Amino acid sequence: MTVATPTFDLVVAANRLPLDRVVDDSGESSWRRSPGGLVTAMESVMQGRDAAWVGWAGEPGPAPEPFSDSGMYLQPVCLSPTEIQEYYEGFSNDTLWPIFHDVIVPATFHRNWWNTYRTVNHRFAQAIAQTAAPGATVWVHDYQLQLVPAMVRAMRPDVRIGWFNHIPFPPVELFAQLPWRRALLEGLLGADFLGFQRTADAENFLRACRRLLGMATKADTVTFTPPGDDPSARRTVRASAIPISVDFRALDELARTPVVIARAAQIRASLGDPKILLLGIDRLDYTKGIRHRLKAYEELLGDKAIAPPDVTLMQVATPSRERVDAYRHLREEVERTVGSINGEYSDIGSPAVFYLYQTYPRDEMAAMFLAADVMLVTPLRDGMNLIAKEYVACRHDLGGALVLSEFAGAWHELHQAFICNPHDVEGLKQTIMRAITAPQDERRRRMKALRKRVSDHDVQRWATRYLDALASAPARPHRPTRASDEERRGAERANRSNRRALDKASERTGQR
Ligand code: GDG
Repeated sequence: MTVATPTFDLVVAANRLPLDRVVDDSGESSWRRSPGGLVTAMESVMQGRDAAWVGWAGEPGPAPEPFSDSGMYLQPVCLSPTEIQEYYEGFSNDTLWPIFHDVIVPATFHRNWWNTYRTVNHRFAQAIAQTAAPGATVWVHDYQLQLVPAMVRAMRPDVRIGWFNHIPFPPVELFAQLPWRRALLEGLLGADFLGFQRTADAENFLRACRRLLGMATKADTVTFTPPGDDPSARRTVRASAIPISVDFRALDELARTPVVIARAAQIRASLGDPKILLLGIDRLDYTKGIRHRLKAYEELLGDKAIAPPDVTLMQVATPSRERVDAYRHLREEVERTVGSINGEYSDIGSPAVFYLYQTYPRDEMAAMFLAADVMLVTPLRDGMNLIAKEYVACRHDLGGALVLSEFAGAWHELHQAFICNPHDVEGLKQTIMRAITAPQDERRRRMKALRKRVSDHDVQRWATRYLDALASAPARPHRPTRASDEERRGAERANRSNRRALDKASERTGQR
């Protein structure tokens, strides 16, 4: 007897599950919280909802059996070693990621990566279609799954589909470089609602629809006629900004616990009790501006504007995408620079840079935030940057100062930070010095305003706003939310033929 897959009214799909399966040396497997901004944000949103999460479990090979964790149903999707290379490391992180981040490093185009991207997106769409209850809400996340909305729509016309882009959406001039630009846009247009971090991202998307697909846009909507379809199948898709945030209250509470406060003091003491502790915490990614930050810091040391042990920098670089060349090179470059700064400016017992290539538990991160006098968030391009908001949420003491790049989505909300352009090294140096020397009153005033903003616009509010926007999106007026039996049978037949068509299409492209 086969056990039917349970279905859910809310299905979230993201490249990664919130938990990774890790296998230790003795072959024992266990589950560990997976890293990254998306999981951090969605974790608190999923709590207490009867929902399923579809995603990859982080290990190559067959998918583990579905299971439940903290009331959430986890539906793993398998990826073979080749698919990890071509869909994830290749197309997602070496083609799309650079194009969507201002081509800070050049993008790589390979047709076989694209074919694998389609195959994997189709697999995700099938898993979603199996897990979604009739009339369910499906919330797809991020650039790895841009074809999923249209694929799910073809399989399950009864569900409501949203997509949220955690990274920037590029200007059309950059997006247009992608040989698969049309298919990507059409994939996204299968959704009812598309959410972006900034208004500029939503506008870039709408402009791409106008310029590359010749579609009509009006305010924040685009009218879409599916390819080969009749005009009566026209749909209106809404695209607008709903900036992501953090769980303010949970972080605030965590940072108020005596153990975190004591650990913050301990961190400062073990760094030699500097007068000013500068802090950077980033995934080791070329978008995060770590090299520019180190350059500015090195020059400030060279200018004798600052010196250890009075001023010191702690840089945490969280390991990321270690098998992609650009990330390997970045790590080498960052570590060479840290070595050279320390060689020149450290003294016995007082290093100029404390560099940590590691991942830390959340309470340790909170203690670091609480210990730092100046937080350096200097990305060259970043969808939002949750670190900036997490720092603010932890500073219940109104201490600390945030240096923030105008190229982070967070800049659009956190105007009271010390704003910098990381490409302008001279300007960055001045901003860091302003943050270091600002009178305590001014720092407190700024921090208070920043905290109010993040507390009023926390991650719970983000999720509510997103789901409300999705529920009231203008699209799909053609079908009732819950189909009649007859309609459902018809839809199922259509689904089967759609699946066959999609399977055949995937096979054809796979053979090319
Ligand atoms: C994408 C977009 C957007 C980092 N190191 C550790 C750790 N982290 C957590 C942080 C934070 C998250 O990872 C990183 O957030 P970012 O915003 O910097 O994000 P990306 O991973 O680049 O994510 C980004 C985000 O999506 C959300 O939409 O803001 O622009 O690129 O939450 O705390 N957490 C723990 N240990 C670490 O060592 N526990």
